[in-house]
Amino acid sequence: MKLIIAIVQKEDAGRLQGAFAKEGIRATKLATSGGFLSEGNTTFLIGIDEKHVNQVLRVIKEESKGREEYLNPSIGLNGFDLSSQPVKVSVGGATCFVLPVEDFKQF
Ligand code: 2BA
Repeated sequence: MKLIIAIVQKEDAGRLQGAFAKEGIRATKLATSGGFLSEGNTTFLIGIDEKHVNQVLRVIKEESKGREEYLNPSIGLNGFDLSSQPVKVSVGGATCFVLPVEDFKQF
């Protein structure tokens, strides 16, 4: 078994959740925020048989879109050298981690 951790933009989360349901993929949805932009995003935890990992990654790829966001310097992130103009940041469609699962139990 594998655990897929998928971080997606919140605008795509509802559609992705629907696609998971349609394909019978069980997932847990968490409200999260990015460490860099501090914008809300969504993290899905998906426990899945190894043979279905590519199917899940395909669904995530199909439903996640890259977007341009603007980082407002007035937010003042410590440690970053920001000009006075908003900084354009490309936020990817999805950031995915695929981890081995040592054990899976449900009681
Ligand atoms: P954020 O941390 O808010 O990052 C949003 C976008 O800002 C990133 O998009 C990237 O384009 C840019 N960015 C992040 N850190 C940066 C830095 N130190 N310098 C310059 N630009 C930076 P993505 O790479 O598509 O990431 C989207 C979201 O996925 C991230 O939101 C974060 O929540 C998560 N993420 C990305 N990589 C991760 C990682 N290695 N570990 C954990 N979470 C990650």
